[in-house]
Amino acid sequence: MRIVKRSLLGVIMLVTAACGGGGGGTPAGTPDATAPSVALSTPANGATVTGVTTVTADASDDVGVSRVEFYLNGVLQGNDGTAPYSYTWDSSTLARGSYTWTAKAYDAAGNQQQSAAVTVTVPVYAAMTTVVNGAGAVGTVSLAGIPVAAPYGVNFVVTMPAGATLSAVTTSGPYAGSGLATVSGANSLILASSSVASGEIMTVTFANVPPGTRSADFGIAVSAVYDGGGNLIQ
Ligand SMILES: [Ca+2]
Repeated sequence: MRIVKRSLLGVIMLVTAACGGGGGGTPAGTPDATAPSVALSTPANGATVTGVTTVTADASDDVGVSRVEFYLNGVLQGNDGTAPYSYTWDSSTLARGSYTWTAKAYDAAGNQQQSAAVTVTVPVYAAMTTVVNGAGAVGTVSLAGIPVAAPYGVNFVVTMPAGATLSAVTTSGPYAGSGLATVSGANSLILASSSVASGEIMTVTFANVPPGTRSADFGIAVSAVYDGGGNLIQ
C-alpha cells in the first residue's frame, strides 16, 4: 500500500507541474499569429514618375517587422529589413506606361501581409545637360520612356536665354531623329521629330549666348508624343 500511495503522489505532482501551478517548466509565450500591417507611402497612387525615385513602405507589427519586400508588377525587386523600409527605383530604363507597386511585410514568425497596390505613370521624358563655353553652349539630351521596338514622334520644347539662338541639332541612333524640324519661339524653340527611338542621342548646339549665362538657363521638355500611327499618346 505504501508503494501505491507514493506513485499516486508522484502523478499528482506531475500534473500540477504541467498545468504551471508550481511554476517552472512551462513553454514560454503564445505563438505570434498576427500579421504585420503595411502600406506604400511613396510614390502616391496616380503619380507621374521620372528618373530615380524612392518607393517607401510604412509597416508595423505586434512583435516586430522582420523585412518588407517590394514588387513591381508582381515581380520581386528587393527587400529592406530596417525602417524606414524603402527601395530605390530607376524608372529611366523602362518604356512609357503604367507600373504597379506592392509591398509585402513579414514578422519573425513568418506571418505576412501585402499592401494595397500603387499605380504610377512613367512618361516619355527628356532632360538636357548643357555646357556653356563663351558665346556658345552645347546641350546633351537624355531620353527615357521610349520602347525599344517602337519609335515615337516626339516634340520637344527647348528653353534658352534671351538672345541665344539655335546653331545645330544632331542626332544619332537607330533612326537618327529623322523628320527633324524646328520652330523658333521667344526664348524657346520646338524640335519635332517623326521618329525618335530608344537609345537616340541628341545634341543641341547654341550660339549668341549672352555673358553670364549658366547651364541652368537652358532646358528641355517633352510637349507631345505620337505613336507609330501618328496618334497623340502623351
Ligand atoms: Ca506579428
